[in-house]
Amino acid sequence: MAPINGLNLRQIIYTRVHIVSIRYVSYVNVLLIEMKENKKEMSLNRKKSVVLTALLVAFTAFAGCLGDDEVSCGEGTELVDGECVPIADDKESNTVTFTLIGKDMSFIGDGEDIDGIINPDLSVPLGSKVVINLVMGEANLHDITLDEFDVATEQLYEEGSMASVTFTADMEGTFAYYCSVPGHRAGGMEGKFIVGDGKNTVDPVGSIENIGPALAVDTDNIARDPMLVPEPIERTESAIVHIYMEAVELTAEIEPGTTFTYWTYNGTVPGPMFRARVGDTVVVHFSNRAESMMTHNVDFHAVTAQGGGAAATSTAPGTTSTFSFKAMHAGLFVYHCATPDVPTHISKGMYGMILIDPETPLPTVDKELYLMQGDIYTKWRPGTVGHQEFDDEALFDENPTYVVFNGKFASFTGNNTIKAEVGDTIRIYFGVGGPNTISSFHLIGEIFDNVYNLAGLENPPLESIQTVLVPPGGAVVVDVTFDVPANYILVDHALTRTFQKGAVGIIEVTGDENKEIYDEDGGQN
Ligand SMILES: [Cu+2]
Repeated sequence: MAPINGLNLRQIIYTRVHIVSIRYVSYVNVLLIEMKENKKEMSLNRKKSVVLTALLVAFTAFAGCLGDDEVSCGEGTELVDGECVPIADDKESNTVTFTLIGKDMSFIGDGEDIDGIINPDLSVPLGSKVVINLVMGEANLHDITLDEFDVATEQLYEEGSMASVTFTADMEGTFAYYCSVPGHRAGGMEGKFIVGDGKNTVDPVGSIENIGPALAVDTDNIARDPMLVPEPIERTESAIVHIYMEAVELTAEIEPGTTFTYWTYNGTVPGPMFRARVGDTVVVHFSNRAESMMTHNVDFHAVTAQGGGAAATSTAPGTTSTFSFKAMHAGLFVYHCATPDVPTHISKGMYGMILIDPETPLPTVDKELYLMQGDIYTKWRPGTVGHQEFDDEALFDENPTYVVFNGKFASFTGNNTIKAEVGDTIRIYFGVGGPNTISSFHLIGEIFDNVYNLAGLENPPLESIQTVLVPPGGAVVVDVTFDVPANYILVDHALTRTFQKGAVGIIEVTGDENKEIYDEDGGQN
């Protein structure tokens, strides 16, 4: 299903009017069906029938008032797309209607046998005509999709809005109904649709189909420039530091020719690196673009409070929130979105870091870099040209197709290679957004001189380290001085991720050779 790029006001208003019309048309249909049933027992129920007729006339007239033209359908007919058509013969005999309320990452049954049941089994006889209504119990994005019957409602946003699928249950078996919004099926929006005895006569549809064409991109480069590190703080007094964040959903290339829909802070992966000093008060200004489909928020690992600020920043599209916190501890801290389904929001790019400098800052270096690793779950493997769709099953299995630095396959190679010179000391602020994979962070061809393990900046660094483990939601600060020219390769030393899934970047170091340190000819000359 193609992603929706934005609901504007006109669409929302149209949807509302349309739903109101559908509701009243539905009431009329119900009354017409009751009328037909009553007709068989007319002699016994003449009074009831008269009352129903009166009601029917009243509702029909009211429904007609909603449109430009007044439409009043006669007995035995119903209003479909503005026209009166005969009611199908099978309508009262084998139509099964269910209503589900989409709320809190589940479908809640509404009415009759399924009332109040979360993700209820929907059972129907073989051959039934099935109507499943989705009513939004919250402002979020939901739909109902049944792959095997090739039906899906539109994706709804407004609380109280409604959409339906209608189809014939023409094959026996047990199938899934689910919400196709990324992350929602994994988050719990799934139930069983059972036809007949529930034994499958054909295999349920698999999840692999052909990839669709690449989409137009909203940005040339999703990867945050690793050189964009805020300047070291020189002041020795505490201060109030304002930081500005915006949730931006956008499409970009994950690798050449292959697009992906990212959710980001400020339009890049990772979001901006922020910097403050221990003892500072940080004021967070968080906004969510009006075009966004999702609510977003931010959980700062640097915050000492409920959810790291997640509740305070839960922000619907087109709105802004703010909170402040005191930076109690020095360190390099991850921030990330904490809106359900949280792993989906993180995987799609919603993470970044804030550096809280200690009172006595780390020694100065020649260059500082900002890198974050993330794992992304798509339906197709890297190298597949087209638009990659998010894969909830792969996320559930924690089996990423891409593992990347700064959001993109092989980010810092080719034209985006990072440059340095012999003699430079580089400090790398490295974190893992995840959501799931641990990084075995390693620089091929070098040894980390100093490692501030787990980004604990109040502790002396470890020295002379080859590979450092960085957990999801964790970070490290490493210093490395380059002694000889080479292309040094940033990797996750779980190397399938480097060679197959994109976790690779190059630091190209130029300058004078030093044969004492490295002699390619083995000291023969
Ligand atoms: Cu989010």
